[in-house]
Amino acid sequence: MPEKPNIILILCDDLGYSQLGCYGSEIETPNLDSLANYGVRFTQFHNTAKSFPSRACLLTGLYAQQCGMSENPAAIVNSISLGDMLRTAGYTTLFSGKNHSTTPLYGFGFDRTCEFLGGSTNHLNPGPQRAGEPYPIDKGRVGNYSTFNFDNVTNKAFITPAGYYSTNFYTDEAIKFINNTPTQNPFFLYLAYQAPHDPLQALEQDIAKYRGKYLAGYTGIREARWQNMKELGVVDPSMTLSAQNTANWSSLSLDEKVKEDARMAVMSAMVDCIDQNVGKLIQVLKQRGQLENTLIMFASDNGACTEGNENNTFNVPNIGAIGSINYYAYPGDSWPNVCNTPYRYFKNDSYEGGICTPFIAFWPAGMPNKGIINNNTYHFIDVMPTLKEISGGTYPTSFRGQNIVPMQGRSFLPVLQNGMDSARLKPVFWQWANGTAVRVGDWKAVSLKGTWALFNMSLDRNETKDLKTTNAIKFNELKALYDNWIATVGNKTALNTTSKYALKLFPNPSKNTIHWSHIDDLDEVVVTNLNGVIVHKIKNQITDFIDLNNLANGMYIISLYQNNQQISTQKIVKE
Ligand SMILES: [Ca+2]
Repeated sequence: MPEKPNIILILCDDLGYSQLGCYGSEIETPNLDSLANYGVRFTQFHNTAKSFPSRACLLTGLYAQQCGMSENPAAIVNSISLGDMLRTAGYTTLFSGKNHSTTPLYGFGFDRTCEFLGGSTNHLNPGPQRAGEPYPIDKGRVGNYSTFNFDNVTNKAFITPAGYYSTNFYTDEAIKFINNTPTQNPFFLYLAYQAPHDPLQALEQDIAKYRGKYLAGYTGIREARWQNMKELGVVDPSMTLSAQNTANWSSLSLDEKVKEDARMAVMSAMVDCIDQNVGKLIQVLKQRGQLENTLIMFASDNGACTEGNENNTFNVPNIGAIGSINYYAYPGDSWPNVCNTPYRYFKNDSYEGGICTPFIAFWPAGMPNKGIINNNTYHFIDVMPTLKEISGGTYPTSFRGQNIVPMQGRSFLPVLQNGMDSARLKPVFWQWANGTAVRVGDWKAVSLKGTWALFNMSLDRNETKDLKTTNAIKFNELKALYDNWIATVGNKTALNTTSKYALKLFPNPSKNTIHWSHIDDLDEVVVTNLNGVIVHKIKNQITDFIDLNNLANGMYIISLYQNNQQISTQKIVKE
């Protein structure tokens, strides 16, 4: 093995399986394609279907249920980070991008950080309004601005210059960190973009490359991707494409078609910009003479996303054009199915559309085989053992006064070194929101909102032929493994067969309203005061907000119910 490589781990946000050129997309990603052509593409690499659990899992090598990150963005516990481990091997450790926990990475194994702690924010301006520009729209900020940390300095109001764009900014900060690292020191950079997560916003010159391209409609783009994927070998060509799950393009009005085209053009521009920034990183490595002995990995934290309602009330009215600083656009209900081609379902689900990520690994000095494709099952828990094996770092049993849970994954270094690997013996598990799943060999048992199915993934990667009844023995075997695992990791609420959500509240103090997500799955919303008295109740005709104007100031508890079971609860304060 060559001397310790530099390591760059690039994570993007809500990017579906077919969103890169080297995975079949029409989006121009020449830099990522070149990494894939000289490296390895994995076709069954998995995340957790949601941002913060995926990020925790990737960072720690543990399931999110084992490190305090399976319910809400919280403190990461009973774990060390990739940064902690790589420090023991002499690495300088750098982080730039979206963290999405309450644990700043500056105190969690990283020497230099530029970190956005939240889940999403305006890509063009996460801080105060700039002179001559509209107020930046957002859903999360409540009269405040998104919090950024630069090393140990917290910026509540992050002042950004005109022309700011999240993807460019995170990369530029990362490049400064790299250039301040002596070339004889191996470095680890974790670069975590917030693109292409909503709000869909991009730079005009990037949007212009794609505007009009998506008037071809959902079917045309999806089937073109499917053909490309078969030619590239990133899907099994013997499988059939799953049923399309989009609106009927021909039933849309011209105005709706133009809006849908804009939505997808902006999302593609966001992905294109990520690729341009990967190109900037490659240039930096070339200038330092380090491209050959740098391991670059690329992944997404979950599949494409159908969440969001543009009629919600944001901090300012949703006006302007899709893609601009004052319009909060979501991917909508149809394009995510195209982005997840050929798989079914979405972010928050344990079907492959939610959990299967494109995953590229590139390391010229360490990989004798170029352009290979690996079809075995991997998961974010596998990155920690892989980097430990490559770096010679140590993984402790206790650290920072806490017991550290043992690593859960297995190294994929054999794929890099030999182009092949052995069968995976241990089961892999998922549990988040709508979904739960367990995978053993070719078999996957998966539930969606409590309804289980069984699939043979070697014959049916699209999860279209449910074998739960015809092979009840196999199903029961897998289900028992899952039940045992979830009981072991101690996530009690997940034992319910109903779905469970982390309640996301989007308060609008100017109007005294509070919005929430997942409206389709709720049948009752109850607001009680601290004495348990119900002060507000919504049943049957569920709205996606409550109006607090008629309530006295004070603390309330808001609870969401599904099938008569409380699935989420949170305290709110009316001031
Ligand atoms: Ca995400």
